[in-house]
Amino acid sequence: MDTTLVRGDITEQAVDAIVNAANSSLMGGGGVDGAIHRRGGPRILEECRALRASSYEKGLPTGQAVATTAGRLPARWVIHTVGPVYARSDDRSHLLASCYAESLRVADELGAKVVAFPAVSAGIYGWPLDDAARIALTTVRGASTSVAEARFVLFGDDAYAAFEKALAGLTA
Ligand code: AR6
Repeated sequence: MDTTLVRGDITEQAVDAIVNAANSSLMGGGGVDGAIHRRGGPRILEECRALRASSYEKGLPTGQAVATTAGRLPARWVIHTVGPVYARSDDRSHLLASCYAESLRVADELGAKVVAFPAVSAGIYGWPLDDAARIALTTVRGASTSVAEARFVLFGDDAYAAFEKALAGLTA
């Protein structure tokens, strides 16, 4: 699998699937979640509502992933995953790793070959960027998947630099 890094806005990616850093409610929010729903239009929220009513009455648990179509976005699907809130006193790394592993598993179910990821949990949920980047890249690189390209779409220079450094650390 190719792991690529780009600087930019994930809502502009013409890929098979983009991953959303959602929350358990699946009802939208700020950050990348807000941008996806704003640009993707109401169809995505309608599908999230249907998922809540059918399979996820209590919400999507942290570390899991589920797909909807992508509305007006240039991608085909949105894979919603719920990252853990960072807590210094409690190691939730396995939940963050699970977001990437589960998103790839859903991508495989969809037959998605190119998948764009944001830095899950590294915004409003407060995960330190360097650590978030290491967990993201290690998990994606170690996954057994038919996805051909995992593209990390980093919003801002700090996020891009953190992923560049983590990727160099893995390939060194
Ligand atoms: N494209 C790519 N990356 C982005 C974009 C974008 N358009 N917008 C923000 N980022 P965050 P979280 C980056 O806060 O920490 C929401 O309210 C951002 O700079 O979106 O998992 C949800 O509903 C950061 O590096 O997600 C949840 O309640 C990364 O994406 C909560 O925030 C993730 O930041 C989830 O928090």
